[in-house]
Amino acid sequence: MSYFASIGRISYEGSRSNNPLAFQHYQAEQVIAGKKMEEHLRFSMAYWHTLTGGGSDPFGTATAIRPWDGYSGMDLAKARVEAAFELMEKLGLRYFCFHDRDIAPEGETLQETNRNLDVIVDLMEQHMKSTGIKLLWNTACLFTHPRFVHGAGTTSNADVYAYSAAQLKKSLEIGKRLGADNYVFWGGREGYESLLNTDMKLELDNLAFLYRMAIDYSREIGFDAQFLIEPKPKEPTKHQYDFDAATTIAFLQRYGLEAHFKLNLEANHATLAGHTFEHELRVARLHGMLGSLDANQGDLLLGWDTDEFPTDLYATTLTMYEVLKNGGLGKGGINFDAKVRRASFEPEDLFYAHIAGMDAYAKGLKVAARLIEDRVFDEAVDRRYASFREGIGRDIAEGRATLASLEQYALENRPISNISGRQERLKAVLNQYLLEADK
Ligand code: XLS
Ligand code: NI
Ligand code: NI
Repeated sequence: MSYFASIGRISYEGSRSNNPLAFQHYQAEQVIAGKKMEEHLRFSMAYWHTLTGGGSDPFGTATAIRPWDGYSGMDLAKARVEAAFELMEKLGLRYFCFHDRDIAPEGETLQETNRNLDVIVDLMEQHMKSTGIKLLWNTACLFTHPRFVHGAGTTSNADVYAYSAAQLKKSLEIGKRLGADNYVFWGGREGYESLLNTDMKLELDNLAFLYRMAIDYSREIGFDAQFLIEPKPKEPTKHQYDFDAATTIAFLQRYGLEAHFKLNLEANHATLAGHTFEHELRVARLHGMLGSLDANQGDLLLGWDTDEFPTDLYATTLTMYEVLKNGGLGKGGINFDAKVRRASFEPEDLFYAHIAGMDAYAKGLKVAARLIEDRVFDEAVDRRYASFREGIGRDIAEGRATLASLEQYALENRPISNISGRQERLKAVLNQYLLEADK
């Protein structure tokens, strides 16, 4: 049975192709900076947006037309698995990600829910074996069901905390079973609405303890995935505890958990926090904690997580610049945590959207590699900080200076001359690299 019978395998046709069902830039086998494109990019499909999402918004119901619409219950869950693997194979996506509740419906009891999961995980395992497609990461959905109204790891209700722990335990077992490369914690409702009724200290302590128990249990069952925390500043709660990369790193350090985690950074979460995506990557990279990416983009005119497919070439280029400077993403990858717009409701739109995103990242990778090879920004940075490589600057950089030695230097009153930052020139050079014919 085929769910997308009218669509064949998407192949690379180059930037002059007018075929909407072809890649213009993504060529899996092409070697860039010593590595195949597919190894740099490790593209992944997000199950929740592509298989489960229907396009509903606060003002309207679902609009999406999907080839699996006729099914319900466990039959629907099974049909989605088959459709997912067909779509990934056709697009050349070698990884996927899911929440436990995306893949199988909740039953009346936790036992029944877990049995539903086991059936679907069996089916997924078969498809993974026959296609070679791998699980980039899985996670537990600890935010949709009404029981999580006050949070999960940061709930005010110990029974909910226990339920969350049980759900997390099962998810770690699924990750182990399917050989997930990473395991993600996104704090869906781990935040607060009002300090008037919130014990922030207890909530943070409990959240850290949940992470601690997850580390211990993973060790016990031999699950060696990289743990990732995905920061987000707001939505659904007013203030999410894992606000951004810097806040999350400080939290992990405060609780002595930093050796066990890296970050899964999402573009739209960065902009919601008032940062660029590349800022978040740079902060994580400096701390050795750049783990994986949720690729999407927000709409800067809208203040919420719109999760659009990424098409902004400046952003993909500067993102891939950070990734290359990091020496790659290791076990991480580029997961399209992105959804087609509500009005893009036809099944083909799922293909157009992924092609657009994959091409935008492929082009970004190619441009970033050339910027690095030509040392364009490296040279600008070297020039700008040259004063710290000799004389008094070197004393500062190497920690030999004291306030007294610096005062003595300043009292000598030599003329201070600054040099231009040349920002506009650098942006023009970036444009030049982006616009240059495909190399
Ligand atoms: C929501 C998050 C979520 C995580 C996985 O904003 O992006 O989808 O990626 O729980
Ligand atoms: Ni995400
Ligand atoms: Ni998001």
